[in-house]
Amino acid sequence: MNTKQKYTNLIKTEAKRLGFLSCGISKAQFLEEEAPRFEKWLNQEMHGEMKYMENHFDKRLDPTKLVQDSKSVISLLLNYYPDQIQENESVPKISKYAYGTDYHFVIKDKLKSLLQFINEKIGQVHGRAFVDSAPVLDKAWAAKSGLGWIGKNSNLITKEVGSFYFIAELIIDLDLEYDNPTTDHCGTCTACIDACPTQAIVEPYMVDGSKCISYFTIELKNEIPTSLKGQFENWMFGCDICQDVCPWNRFSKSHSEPLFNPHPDLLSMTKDDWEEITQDVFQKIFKKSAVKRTKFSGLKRNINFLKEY
Ligand code: B12
Ligand code: SF4
Ligand code: SF4
Repeated sequence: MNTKQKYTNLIKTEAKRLGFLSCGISKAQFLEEEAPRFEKWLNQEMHGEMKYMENHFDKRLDPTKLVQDSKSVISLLLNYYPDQIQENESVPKISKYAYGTDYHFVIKDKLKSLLQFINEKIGQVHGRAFVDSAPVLDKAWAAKSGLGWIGKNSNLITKEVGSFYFIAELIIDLDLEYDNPTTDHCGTCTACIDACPTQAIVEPYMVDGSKCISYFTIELKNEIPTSLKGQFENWMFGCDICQDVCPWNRFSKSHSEPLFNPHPDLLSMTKDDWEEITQDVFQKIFKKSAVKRTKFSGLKRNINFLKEY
């Protein structure tokens, strides 16, 4: 085994020990295939009010512009599929990813530990940790590294565990062994496209972000357009429909991260409890949750939107 293989194995074994589902590595270079698709997505205003998607265009497509002298993009998946979900269909629903502690905190800590491990075991390596918020095309890197394929609903999917996991990266200035992409297993299926209530999957593999329930309930700052009334199928924060209907998610397995467990009251709250939620209850239930992104006023707006048919 040469040194590169040895380092690669060390990193992948430590990633597993830290609780990541899987780890794949790609050479840090310009994302040639994604560049025209991303440009088209922006030009067609599919980012709506998410103006941050227009920033750092070059850096988003080229990690060597983001992290000086970088050689490798290490992609990591962290499972968030819960063992219990909100069962009652009449209750306003929260995406499964937001049940527990905000994933940004949980993943950042794990990434820091992995970088520290690399510095201890391999030597002085310069790198940066990324999870979601930075200008990095998370799914494109994970797909390139063979961790899954990008499905027609535009999420990264694996045959083993479906798609209910987060994606994060370490971008470092160390040469490693690189993985190859896997194959697409969507086949003739169109379940996600057919099930999307707002027709946000405008063509296979292309989601118009500005039409997605997740966008309206989390990202949009203003009022939700009244023309969408009756279409949200009770989703008050995010939307899991195009993943819930995906046949590959029959293979989802429950996570083992205690921090992702919901506040004990969350799953038992009734429709009335949600409609009457106060700022105090919001603070208690969503203490460190990603739901805070929409703030109390945003969640109230969403709940009222579902109510007012
Ligand atoms: C902006 C954003 C959103 C927006 C826009 C969604 C979108 N699809 O872009 C909104 C708010 C709507 C959103 C919603 C959700 N999001 Co989001 N989001 C992001 C963010 C910050 C950027 C995504 C991005 O770059 N979009 C730009 C467009 C151009 O990219 P794209 O859709 O991936 O398009 C590519 C493919 O479609 C592909 N493509 C296009 N045509 C073709 C054709 C073929 C043949 C192929 C193979 C590929 C292909 O090329 C495009 C360019 O690379 C990422 C985090 C990050 N930094 O990457 C998280 C991220 C994508 N979101 C995530 C999640 C979990 C969600 C939700 C499930 C949350 C929820 N339950 O509500 C939904 C899912 C909605 C959906 N079906 O996409 C996860 C996805 C994890 C996974 N397993 O894939 C990410 C990676 C966050 C993370 N770090 O874990 N999100
Ligand atoms: S998350 Fe919901 S609204 Fe968005 S594309 Fe998927 S099914 Fe459609
Ligand atoms: S529902 Fe079907 S088409 Fe959509 S992502 Fe899953 S396998 Fe692919």
